[in-house]
Amino acid sequence: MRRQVALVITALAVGAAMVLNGPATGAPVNPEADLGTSAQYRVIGPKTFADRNAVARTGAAIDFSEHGVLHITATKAEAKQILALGFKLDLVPLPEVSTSDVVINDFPSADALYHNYAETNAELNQIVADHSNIAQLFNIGTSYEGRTIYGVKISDNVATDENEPEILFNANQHAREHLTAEQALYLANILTNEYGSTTQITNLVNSREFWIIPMVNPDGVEYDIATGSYRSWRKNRQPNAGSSNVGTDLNRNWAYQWGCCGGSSGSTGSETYRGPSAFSAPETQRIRDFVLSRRVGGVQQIKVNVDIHSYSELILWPYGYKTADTGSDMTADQRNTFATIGQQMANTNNYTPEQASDLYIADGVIIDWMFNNQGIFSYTFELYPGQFGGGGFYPPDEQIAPQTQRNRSAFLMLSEYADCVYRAIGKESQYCGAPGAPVVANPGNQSSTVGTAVTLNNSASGGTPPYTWSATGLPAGLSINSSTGQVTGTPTTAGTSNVTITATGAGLSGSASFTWTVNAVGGTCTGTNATDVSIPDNTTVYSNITISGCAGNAATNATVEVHIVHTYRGDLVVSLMAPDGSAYVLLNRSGGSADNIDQTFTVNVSSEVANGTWRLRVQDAASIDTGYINSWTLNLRP
Ligand code: CXA
Ligand code: CA
Ligand code: CA
Ligand code: CA
Ligand code: ZN
Ligand code: CA
Repeated sequence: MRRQVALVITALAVGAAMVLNGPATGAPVNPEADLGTSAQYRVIGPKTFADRNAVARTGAAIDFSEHGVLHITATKAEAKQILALGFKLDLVPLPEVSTSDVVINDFPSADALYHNYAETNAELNQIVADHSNIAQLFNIGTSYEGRTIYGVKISDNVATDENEPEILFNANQHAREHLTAEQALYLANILTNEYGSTTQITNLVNSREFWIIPMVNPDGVEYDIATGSYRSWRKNRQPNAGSSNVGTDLNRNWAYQWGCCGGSSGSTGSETYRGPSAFSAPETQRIRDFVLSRRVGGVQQIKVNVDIHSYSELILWPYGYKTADTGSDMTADQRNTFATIGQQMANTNNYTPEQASDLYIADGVIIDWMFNNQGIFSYTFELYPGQFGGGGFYPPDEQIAPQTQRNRSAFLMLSEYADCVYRAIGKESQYCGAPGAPVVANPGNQSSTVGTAVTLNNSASGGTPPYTWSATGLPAGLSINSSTGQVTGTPTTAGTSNVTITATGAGLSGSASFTWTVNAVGGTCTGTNATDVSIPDNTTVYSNITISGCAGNAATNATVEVHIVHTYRGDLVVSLMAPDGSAYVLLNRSGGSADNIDQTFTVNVSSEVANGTWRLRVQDAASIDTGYINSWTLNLRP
């Protein structure tokens, strides 16, 4: 990844001044000038004392004057003004190029696995190119020196702002903490690469929206690596008025309790310089504005945040500005939630979990603002190494893989909690509403007709999809699809049922109850024949009932009510005969010496077409005793 060492020359954008002076000026500048520091130029054109004064008034330092050519040291802004005066500029080539003049902007070759700014952006671009269905590039605007601060959003339906808990990971507020950008890239890579193959990741990507910003202080990062030797730079690269000291500590520039408590410095030269006012740094403004833009209908969508730092192997939670665990800005439940999740995460990576101020008081820190201002459960991770050894801010690149992978479980665990952090202390129902029971929409009472197919679509909301559906009391012939909740089928039997439809998600169920009336089709499905039919000895007799206008088939539970007067029923075989002649034996010479038959039989005749002539067949199979069919009633759909 390491680029060739080269003196990079970029053209100064001169706008209209360039047109006036023609291309002859060229005015290439050392990019260091572009980064806010000065470069040396020859100014061609000034002749008089007034000319020289005009140049000086731009703020440029006049180093010396020789044969009408001014030698100056000027910033980019000053150079622009000089061009606007109508003079030409030539960059003075640096006579001897020392290592500190050479812009490398990359890591030493031994650390080539680390990503500089361009490589970080290239990696993000590769991730979205490879996984465009779940990954989208975004940016939150530019740094002080104008570098775009990029991030990647990862979720299913990534182009849509879905109603899913959002999670923000940001890294590299502090320039020299290079392992932190690698940690963020690692996370973006596993979420995308393992989508569809690792169940936990698939479910998280489907149910969450991840925002990952690996390098929030790109100017500081590039400055730290610009020369080929690390500069141990921490702050951003914003100049300070009235001082040659550059930079603000971004993690002391946040507005909540900014500069309150001795946990930051008011001196520009300090490593923890808090800036002249809260949010004076463009980079903290960019993150703040992005976070504020994630409010929908006044509700902050980002539920958890990790601000990644190095080093010391710590998991820190708010507040940094004071030592008290709780107070008007932190309830005991909130503190316990932070501590419980912090401890659970630490169990996975063997870091030390503690309140940030247990380390030292720090005010104007990002986690304090995230929690106090936006209610976001915000942690700082301080990565490898621990207190001693391991390369401090600059662990060798061999450590990138093991040390980023080390936080896999902790980050996934926190992401799981994004739907309700209070689950960690068992107070989900108190703080996050009913614990996830689905609510089934009641379809209302249903009415349908025997023999006519029906479809009833059911829906549920809330709880934890996907739901498993079930039903009790459905009319005969109907069934429910366990994954869609749709009820389909053809009712076979008239009558009214009490139906309950249930959806279950993550072990919690919701139901809706209603009645379902199935009406017979037109005409009638019953009939009675009360005409006596005598039953002589050893003879077979019939009594007919004709059914018409009863569409479809008969039921599984048709009833046959039989009244036979006889002197010995043990002689008799009684059968129901369908219109097509099929016989269903109701009674076969049973009942012994009792005499009459007054009995209702239930018979499954669902394979028989209902309409037609049904017959009661009575066979007398023995001598001596006789009688008659008194009456019988057939109900094909009770
Ligand atoms: C820190 C982080 C958040 C709140 C309080 C303290 C530690 C962090 C810092 O000082 O900003 N340490 S670090 N990364 O070495 O600078
Ligand atoms: Ca590189
Ligand atoms: Ca989504
Ligand atoms: Ca959303
Ligand atoms: Zn840090
Ligand atoms: Ca008989």
